[in-house]
Amino acid sequence: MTFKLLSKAALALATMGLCLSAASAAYKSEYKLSVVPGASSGWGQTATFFADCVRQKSNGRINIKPYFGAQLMAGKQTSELLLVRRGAIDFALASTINWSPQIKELNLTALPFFVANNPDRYKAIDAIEAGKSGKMLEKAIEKTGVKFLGWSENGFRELTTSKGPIEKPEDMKGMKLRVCGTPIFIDIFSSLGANPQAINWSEAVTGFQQGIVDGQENPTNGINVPTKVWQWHKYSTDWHYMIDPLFFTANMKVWKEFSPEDQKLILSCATEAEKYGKALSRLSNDNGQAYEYLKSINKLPAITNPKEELKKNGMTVTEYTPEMIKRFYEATAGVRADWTQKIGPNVVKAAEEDMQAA
Ligand code: X2X
Repeated sequence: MTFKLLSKAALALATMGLCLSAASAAYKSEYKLSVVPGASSGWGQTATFFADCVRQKSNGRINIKPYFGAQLMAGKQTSELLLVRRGAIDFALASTINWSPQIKELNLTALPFFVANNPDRYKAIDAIEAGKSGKMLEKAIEKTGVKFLGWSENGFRELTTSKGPIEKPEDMKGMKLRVCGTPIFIDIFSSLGANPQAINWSEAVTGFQQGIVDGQENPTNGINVPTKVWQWHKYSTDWHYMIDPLFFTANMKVWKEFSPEDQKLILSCATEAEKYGKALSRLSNDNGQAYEYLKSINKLPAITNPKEELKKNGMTVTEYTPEMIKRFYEATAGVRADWTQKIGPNVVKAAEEDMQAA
């Protein structure tokens, strides 16, 4: 009797063991997470936060490894979507900017002076992401066959230049500015009289060192301070002309191979990483909430006022007034009209309603 019971128990244990090993055998030993800029960028730190969260919550069963510097696509940042779709990349913390050449709707937040033209620009972007227009963007992403996991933020993009200051569109005349290879950027900077140059981020920094361009645009907290942009540029134009939301995404086949519990676990880490990533992007640009949040989770970065850091390093920061914005707003009216048609007037209208309701 005892023997029978024992052997039954042994059989049950053996079966459980088999099941467990079958389940874990289905998981890869490493999942590749693609990130365009470097590890020290806000974007890079958010990717690391997410990967650490998943590893900790799964007790090491799910190992996501961030690959920085666009290395999974040999620097070609606008190829990321294609590689996630094919499964060469398992996860990406992607930017709307790098996927918008293929997904037209993602140009929404790059419409010049659209989101920031609201009294509270962070409230406006949160309203879009949580609202009808956000759902339209998620749907457009998933229509390409990849899984959308949640938002994060690179930030509002500010212009840094070696010549300046830039107070009106005429000050940008003929200026050679590095932009990424996404068509709406060429249109925006051409409409302002500048001379935009499409260069991948992986090559941009060498370009700045060699002085092949007069400037570039990226968020202060997330990119300009971590790359120490003052080495090349003396002026920062704080015009918040567009925002660069990030989003977590996964190859659909990879996603479906996770158990429902593990899918929940990964989604919960995306939610935590969104809070963290947005706080890094908003630190010292909001009413102090970002600071309090980062402090509460014990993750305050060494530099808590990135804009001051630019000034400390000799940069002139031009904070835009509503009158200055108005001139740029008018100069880019044609770009907004043209791109509203390309994005879809229904998406733009939904975003306007989302922002108004906030
Ligand atoms: O290329 C850029 O400027 C960057 C790093 O911000 C993006 O990938 C959109």
